[in-house]
Amino acid sequence: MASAPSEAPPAPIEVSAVKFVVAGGFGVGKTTFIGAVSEVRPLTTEAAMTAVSDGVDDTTHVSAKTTTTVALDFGRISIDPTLILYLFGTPGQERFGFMWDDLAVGAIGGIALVDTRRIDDSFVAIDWFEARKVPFVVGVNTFDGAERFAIEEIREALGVAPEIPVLPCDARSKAEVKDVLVALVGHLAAGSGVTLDA
Ligand SMILES: Nc1nc2c(ncn2[C@@H]2O[C@H](COP(=O)(O)OP(=O)(O)OP(=O)(O)O)[C@@H](O)[C@H]2O)c(=O)[nH]1
Ligand SMILES: [Mg+2]
Repeated sequence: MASAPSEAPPAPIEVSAVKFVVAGGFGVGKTTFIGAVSEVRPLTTEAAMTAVSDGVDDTTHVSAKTTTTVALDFGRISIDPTLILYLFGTPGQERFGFMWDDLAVGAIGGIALVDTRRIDDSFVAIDWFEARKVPFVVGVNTFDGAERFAIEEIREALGVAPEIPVLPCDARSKAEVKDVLVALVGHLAAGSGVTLDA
């Protein structure tokens, strides 16, 4: 008896991975940002803040903060079965700054998170992305009670180029974090000359 022709095994799905880095000053909301959007429970390396940070980290505006990221945050989003987005968050305390370069290896884009109450703390992340030529967008984390500024005022204060998107966002909101990521993808596409469908 003739046996049915055996079906060819399905072709393996090729999965591409894309890496984005979320950088910013101490307590600006990086861990919160990644946690809001990650589909897996984000890996974080939070440690209790100790007396070592007294007088070093400005906790005036994040007085409820009891932990800080000491190595990295890691989150994952599947865009579709063939494309996975990995988000890496930097530690915010200056004394862990030596880890930032390692975290950036292979990153194709970044998010500089800023807090308008501490604009001076934003320059480290912005300069870092610029120096490494990693395209980035700016997310302005809108903390409760912080004075609201027009985006153009913030752009001017930060000195970022007009083509770099600057977006307000609440790092606790999945939808708003997604908007920032979509803006980054659009910015990357614009930089490479690709036009994305709406
Ligand atoms: N109101 C408000 N609070 C926020 C927002 N984003 C973060 N927070 C709070 O701000 C505090 C600091 O947030 P984290 O996500 O730990 O900040 P971080 O940048 O990861 O901090 P480090 O890793 O220590 O630099 C936490 O208590 C958050 O709940 C926001 O958009 N609005
Ligand atoms: Mg953190």
